[in-house]
Amino acid sequence: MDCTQEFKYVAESFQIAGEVLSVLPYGNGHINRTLLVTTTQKRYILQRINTKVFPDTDVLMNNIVMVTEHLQRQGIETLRVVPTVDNKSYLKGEDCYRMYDFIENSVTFQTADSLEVFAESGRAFGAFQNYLSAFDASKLVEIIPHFHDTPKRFDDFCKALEQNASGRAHLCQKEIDFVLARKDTFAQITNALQNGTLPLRVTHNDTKLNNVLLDAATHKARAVIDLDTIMPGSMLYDFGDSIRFGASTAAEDEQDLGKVHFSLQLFRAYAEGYLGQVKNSVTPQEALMMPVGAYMMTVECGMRFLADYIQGDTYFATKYPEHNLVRCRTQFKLVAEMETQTEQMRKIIEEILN
Ligand code: ADP
Ligand code: GN1
Ligand code: MG
Repeated sequence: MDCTQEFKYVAESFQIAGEVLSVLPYGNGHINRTLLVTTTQKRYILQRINTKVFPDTDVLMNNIVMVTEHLQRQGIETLRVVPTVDNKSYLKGEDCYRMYDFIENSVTFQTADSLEVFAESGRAFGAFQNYLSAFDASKLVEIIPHFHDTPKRFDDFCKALEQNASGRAHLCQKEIDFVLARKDTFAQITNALQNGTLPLRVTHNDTKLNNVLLDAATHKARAVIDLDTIMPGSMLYDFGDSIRFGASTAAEDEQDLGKVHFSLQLFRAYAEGYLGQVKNSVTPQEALMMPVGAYMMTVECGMRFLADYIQGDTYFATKYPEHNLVRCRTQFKLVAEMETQTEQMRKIIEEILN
């Protein structure tokens, strides 16, 4: 779909080089509307910020500007916010837009096509964790409070179920029962954070494989992107969310569940990459609970997809009516397999760290 006419004037509200040639949809994000702007001189990413998810756009952009400037000062490749013509970090209006330089000669993957690619993404997110550790957390505003608070996510799920706004609850009883059967497991990380057995850090919180750009030719990591949800959190969130998305043998929205498996080989590859970077800061309890992180992020995400399906697809972008249910099913298939392989995961982490 060519969006040039619709968005040309928006693109021209930013300090761009050259004349706009085209504006086209880009990428596979579920939250913001992402467009690729090509001018006579350069390419840019234009995003319509999802203001339902991020109502406080001033705070959102302030967080991003602070983090990207912190990284730039250390000489680390990161997103560069392109200012508007009146020198603001984003365009504020009925719709809100921001622009980034397009990071050229880079690729993102929707599935971990090779062990090496997944290990490299682990190195990227591990290194990113290290960069964030030098960042003063008190400067960041928690943009979505309770983002990975799984018991809170469960409460939200129960509310969605009670309201059943879409009238679809009867179509997913099996998946609802899957969640309910596990409700007593949801507080493991939040409890450990509360009682201090796990440290609170500054984390990315959305570490799926397509949120890291790799060099198109060498597949070496270039930049961690999608910086919307950087806020206080646990290392288990970042480790776990990467495993959820990338240690699967199929895409997040694969319809044929026969193709969806949790891969211990991929788990090991990622863990080697990630832990290789954070081995000096990871605590014994974090290391011990890494498999819990993988489980929790996967069950939580499946529960969020299911709640959105029951609510009538109001949060995640969907391409067809069953999309959120399909996504939920892949997550629960992974959860079920992870549950039988916790001990193997724990051993792998132990082997890597010893
Ligand atoms: P969402 O929050 O909706 O997931 P993202 O910020 O992750 O949006 O962007 C969606 C996709 O757009 C990414 O997965 C990536 O492929 C691409 N992308 C985003 N920013 C850039 C950039 N600066 N350079 C190149 N590609 C980008
Ligand atoms: C969303 O923005 P994106 O598409 O990278 C979501 C994550 C989910 C993920 C599931 C802000 O990530 O929390 O894990 O979809 N981001 C937000 O694929 O809710
Ligand atoms: Mg994204």
